[in-house]
Formats: sequence, structure tokens, C-alpha cells
Amino acid sequence: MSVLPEQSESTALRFPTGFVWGAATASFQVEGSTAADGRVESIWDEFCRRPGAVHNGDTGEPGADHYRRYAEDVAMMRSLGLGAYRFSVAWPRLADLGFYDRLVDELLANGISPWATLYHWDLPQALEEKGGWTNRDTAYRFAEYAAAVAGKLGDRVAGWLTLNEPWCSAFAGYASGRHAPGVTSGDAAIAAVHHLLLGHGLAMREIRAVAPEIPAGITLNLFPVHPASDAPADIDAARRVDGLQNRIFTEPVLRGVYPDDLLVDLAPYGLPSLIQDGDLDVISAPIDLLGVNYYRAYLVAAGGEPDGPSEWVGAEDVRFLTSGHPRTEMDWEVQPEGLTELLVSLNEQSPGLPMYITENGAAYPDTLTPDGAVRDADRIAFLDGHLRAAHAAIEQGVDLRGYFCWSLMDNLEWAAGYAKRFGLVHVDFETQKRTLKDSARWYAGVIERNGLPAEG
Ligand code: IFM
Repeated sequence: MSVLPEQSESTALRFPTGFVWGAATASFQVEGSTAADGRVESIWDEFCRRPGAVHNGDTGEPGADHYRRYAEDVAMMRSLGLGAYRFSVAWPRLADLGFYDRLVDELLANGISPWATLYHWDLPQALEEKGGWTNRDTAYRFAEYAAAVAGKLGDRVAGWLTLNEPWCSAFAGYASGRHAPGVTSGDAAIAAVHHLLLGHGLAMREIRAVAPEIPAGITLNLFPVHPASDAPADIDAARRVDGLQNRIFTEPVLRGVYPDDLLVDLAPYGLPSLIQDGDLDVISAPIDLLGVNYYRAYLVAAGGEPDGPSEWVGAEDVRFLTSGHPRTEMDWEVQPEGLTELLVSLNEQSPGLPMYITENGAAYPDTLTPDGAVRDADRIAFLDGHLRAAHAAIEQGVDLRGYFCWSLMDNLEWAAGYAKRFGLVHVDFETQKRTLKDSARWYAGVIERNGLPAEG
């Protein structure tokens, strides 16, 4: 049965032929089955047990029970016409990767391209006990794990991503501690940045060795950053936030250097002394694509007081201002124009770099109507605005090759628990019933026409 809404409108904005239309999830957020088939503990299992760490005491159980319901989920993806599914492999499942084997085969049998992320935050707890990402050795363990996964899934995968949003792993995990492993140390966060990047570079080598012809890269969560005024202190605040959020990752990966200003700012946190000979060559090994996760932009000013441990190492005094846009349920401002700005700017920095939007989406307080529908007009407007912004970037010469909506279905929104729903598909976490939201049907229409209807 068709899930498509009636299409009376003509297509006004067409995307390039072959544009990849996908949706994304991540292992710990959707799989459940945290004790199945020899899976070991991750830092998130441990973090979820800490009183007050995760909203409502939520945990990786039941997730969206994707580990057991993957075939049903793949059928649902097919009904939406998805061309690609971005999932992440759980490092704690290294002893038995059979689930991913089955998932990849199921996707391929249904004509959906599998896109695999190697690390979406679920570090084995045993490695955390040896220092986690603050320990250089973790980068080498990550490379071994990458080799094992690449060996198993090899060239059945259509795209490889090493890390998802290393900013979150490093700064939310080790500086503010609002994510696992819940450490609050600027030194630890900066060590984690360097070792995550090293792990990325080492993993790229392993992927290349097994599947040299499959496109591979890294996914970063990037934000346009603007100063609130022309005052030098505000301009400097923007420079520091842009450095910590964006340039600390893009410059080593794309150019093989840490920016000079960051080497100075972060010297008190040990950055220069972490870098060993050859590291930046490993980190800057050519990537085939950059995965861009975009949710919003930042407007910043100097002169704030940190309230609790800050993610902004060495920039704790920065204030984040609102620019008056509507907000999602995460309290994030809706700023589609920032996506065009970001993609165009990345293309200026690295002309011709192939890019994919590997995440974009929004949480809204969805409810099921008595007749079993989810009328999520806000999410449709969000996605429509961001796809128009992506299209505008393509028109300005950006080699944007695909878009993965975050998320395929409702899931565990990390420290916010199950309360924040990002899915195109509603999940009843008691019964695990899936219900296509209006946005899912709308997105199926976009995919079918490879474009958007005329505005308004
Ligand atoms: O749910 C997360 C995802 O795991 C990483 N990127 C942002 C999403 C929304 O917060």
C-alpha cells in the first residue's frame, strides 16, 4: 500500500539525479537487546545507571527494539522509498557482529544502501576504565575494531563513516560531563579530541585496506557561529567557539593542522604536547566525503558566567544568545539559512569536497491522535526549510550528494531519555508499535519526486 500523500503540486525544486535520500539512527539509541549475543557494557550503560544522569532514569532498554525488529524496520524504510539507511555499529558487540551482517543483507535485499558509522558514542566500558579517549591507546584499539567491522561488512556497505560528532564524545563526554562517561575536565576533553581524530585517521587506513573503493569519511556536527556585535570581545568569543566546535576538527582532517589560535588557547590544556610526529598525516589522510550534521547556528557574546562544568574549554565566559527564531522541543532555534551558510563555507574552505548531510531533524512534542495519526506539521516545516536550504547550497556550487534525516524513528535521546522524539516514525516504547508520522509520508513524497513542491 502506498504511504504517499496525494501529490497535486508540481515539483519546484529538484535535487540532482542520484541524490541519496536516507534516514539515520545509532546503535545505543535504537537497538535495545543490550545483553544479547555477548554484547559488553558501554559507557552509556554505565552512565544511564547514575542517578540523575539521564532523564527519567531511562536506559538503552528497550530502545526501539531494532535489534530484534530490524526486518520489520527495513520493510518500513522500503515503504517510504528510502534509498539509504545510516546506522552505527556498536563497538560493544565486537564479539558477535552477526546483527549487522543480517541488517546489511536485509537492506540490500530491499534495495536500500547501507551506510555504516563505526562509532556513535558507545565506547566499551572496559576501555573507559583504562582512560577511554583520554588514553592514546584507545585510538589504536578503535583501529583494530574498525578493521574487524570492515572485514565483516566489507564492500557490502555503500558508505563508511568513522566517527559521529567527535565534538560530543570529547566535550560533552569529558568536559561538561553531560554525556557518558560524565567526566568534567578540560585536559581530558582536549586529549579526547586528539585521540578521537587519531582514531579516525587510523580507522580510515583499515577501511581503505579492506574496501578501497567504498567512499569513506567522518561525520562532524558543525555550526555557523556569529558574534552578537562588532565589539572585539564578541568577535573573539565567536572565534573561540568556532575554534572549539568546528575548526578543531575540520582543520586537522581537511588540512593536517591544528589552527594556530587553538594551539595557543589550548596550550594550558595540553594540546600541543599530545601531538606526536606523524599524527597529523594520519589524521589528514584523504577522505572521500564529509558527513555534516546540522541542527542550528550559534550567536555568541563575551561576558558570561559558566553555570557548572562547561563544554567550552578555555572559553567558559562565552554567552550563547537567542536570535528570536522559533524553537524545537530541544529548545534549539530553527535556522535553516544556517545550513546553506555552513555548506557554502565548507565548500569555500575545501572546494569540490563531496558532502552528505548525515543528520538533520527536530524533536517536537508528538502525540498520537485517537485515530492513530501523528500530525507533525512543525517537523514537516522544519525539514522543508532545511531541504530548501540544502538545495540553495547545491545551486551555489556545493557538491552535496545526499541527505539523511535524523531520525528514522523515535529513540533514546541520550541524557534527555525517551521524552524527546526526533523520528519520522513514532514508536510506542511500551508496545514497540511503529506509526508513520505525517512527516514520514511527506518525506516519502520528497523522495519520490526527488524534490520539493513549490513554496506556500
Ligand atoms: O540524537 C542525536 C544523535 O545521536 C547525534 N546527533 C544529534 C542527535 C539529536 O540530538
